[in-house]
Amino acid sequence: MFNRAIVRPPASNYADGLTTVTLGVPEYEAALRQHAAYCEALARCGLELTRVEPDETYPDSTFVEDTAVLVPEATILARPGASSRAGEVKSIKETLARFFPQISSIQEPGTLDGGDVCHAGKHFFVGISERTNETGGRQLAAILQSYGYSCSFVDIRGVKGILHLKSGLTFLGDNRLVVIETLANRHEFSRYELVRMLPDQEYAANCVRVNDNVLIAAGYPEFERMLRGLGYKTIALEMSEFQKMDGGLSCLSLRF
Ligand code: CIR
Repeated sequence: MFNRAIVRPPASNYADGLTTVTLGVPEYEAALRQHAAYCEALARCGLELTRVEPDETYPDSTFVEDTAVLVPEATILARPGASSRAGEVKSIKETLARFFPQISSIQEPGTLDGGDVCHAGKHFFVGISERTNETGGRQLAAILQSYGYSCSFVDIRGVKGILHLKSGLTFLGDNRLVVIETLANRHEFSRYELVRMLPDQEYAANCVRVNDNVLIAAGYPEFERMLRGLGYKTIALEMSEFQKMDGGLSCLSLRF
């Protein structure tokens, strides 16, 4: 159950951020509209939002999820693997300090992006990626283990089309994972019920369970029907301007 979320609207130079996809340049006004609709959806799910001011020093800073890992017992600041994003953590730390008395951090030479961290009940899947290194993953695992969580690592280096683990993996609750086909046979996921995304539907694998709802990207009606068939309420959101910058639904908030 989540009560709050931290969000950060895109800055005016959002289009200068990092991307590996070739879907064109994002349109700023449209990104702002999509971000506002996302915030409205979180509010509809019952969350109180804290907005961090946009900052042009960091064009990728709307993707707040990458800056921290939150569990009820611990707040761990990430150490983003892209050097242009390292400074994003400071303002998020200041915001988190209003809610969490104790904050720990991933330390050099560890790197870790929150987008690589998939929270599945008492277990975490941690992606080892171009952004998150093994040292960062092990540091996070040690902190989480001290609070009773287990961790397994999923090496996604070389998996095409996903920047972070959660670009291709979502925990829905109910022992159920949404997973892209290329990750579906990993032994780490064998004890879960899998919702497998076909190759042309991969972007929709990044969805977010928020209390009674699942936020999903608009444009995937079959996936939406399937989730409804499984008993979930869904809210479909336009994400085109975030997809252009390698971003998905989970990246746009820190939920707690
Ligand atoms: C980046 O490359 O860091 C941003 N353009 C996208 C980050 C997306 N974050 C996420 O998937 N958690």
